[in-house]
Amino acid sequence: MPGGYEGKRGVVLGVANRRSIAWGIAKRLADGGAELAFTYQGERIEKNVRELADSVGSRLVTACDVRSDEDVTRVFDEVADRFDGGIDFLVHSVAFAAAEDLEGRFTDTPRDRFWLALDVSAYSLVACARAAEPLMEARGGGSILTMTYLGGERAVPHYNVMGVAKATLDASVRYLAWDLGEKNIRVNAISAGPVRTLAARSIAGFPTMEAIVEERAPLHRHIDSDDVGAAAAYLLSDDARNVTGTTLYVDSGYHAMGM
Ligand code: NAD
Ligand code: 0WE
Repeated sequence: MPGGYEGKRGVVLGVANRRSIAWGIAKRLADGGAELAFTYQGERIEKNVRELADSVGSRLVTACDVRSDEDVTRVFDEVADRFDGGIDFLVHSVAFAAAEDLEGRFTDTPRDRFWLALDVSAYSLVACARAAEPLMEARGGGSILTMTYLGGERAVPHYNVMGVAKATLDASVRYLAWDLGEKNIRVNAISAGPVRTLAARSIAGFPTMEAIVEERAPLHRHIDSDDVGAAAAYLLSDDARNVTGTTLYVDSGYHAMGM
């Protein structure tokens, strides 16, 4: 057992099923002794998330559509009730763009779906950080972690509006890190290589992307959500007490290459 999370509590947003990156992170934290609250979006996945949450002894599972300020406020009120007014960490592992905008040309993204992608995938971190701030302050500090992708820094064919959303998310990490630093709240991102999750499986050309990683990444292999869990366990722990505003790449070194 990894350990190190006894007495720590936190919230995990973005578990949909056992393949979710958020689940890879949650498992690792729970193994270390953390107490977790989970949120899910929509009744369709509620049962799934409740079963997973039960398996790690979670006592709070609640709905949260991150587009709704009321949902976000209610969730952190419930969390404060359940966890005596304090949390140590927040895992944000949420993104969405309309499927039709992850194919074809970025140029054709309509206004409403551009804002939808930025709302769910970037603004939601700001809303959650604001709601989590008093709960972390009550514990003398905290650690916030979000999930990003290289497509926010470089043009990855078909990632399109999600790339623009990730660029916004990455900048938000830095500005949140500055604001919240004085409260000893750290804010970081993990940039993961392609992982076959629900969100990824429906993407045409995913096998091609995996083949490209195998060929070009220094380590010539894929990563999985357990790899992300291990990196998350570090960033959310006191070992990373002086690490904030940064991105940790869990991508077999792919980002380091120029060809
Ligand atoms: P996933 O489908 O398991 O997780 C995405 C989650 O976002 C789901 O739980 C879904 O319910 C949630 N979500 C979508 N819209 C929401 C809304 N309006 N309100 C609340 N929740 C909402 O897929 P995943 O691959 O685990 O994605 C998690 C994060 O990891 C995302 O930020 C994604 O961009 C990022 N990421 C994924 C990969 C990859 O290859 N899978 C690589 C790098 C980064
Ligand atoms: O961030 C992601 C995927 C996020 C995502 C996935 C979907 C699929 C289902 C957001 N919205 C949706 N909407 C849906 O309707 N990744 C990093 C994985 C990913 O997605 C790609 C990639 C990679 C990598 C899309 C195109 C090209 C590469």
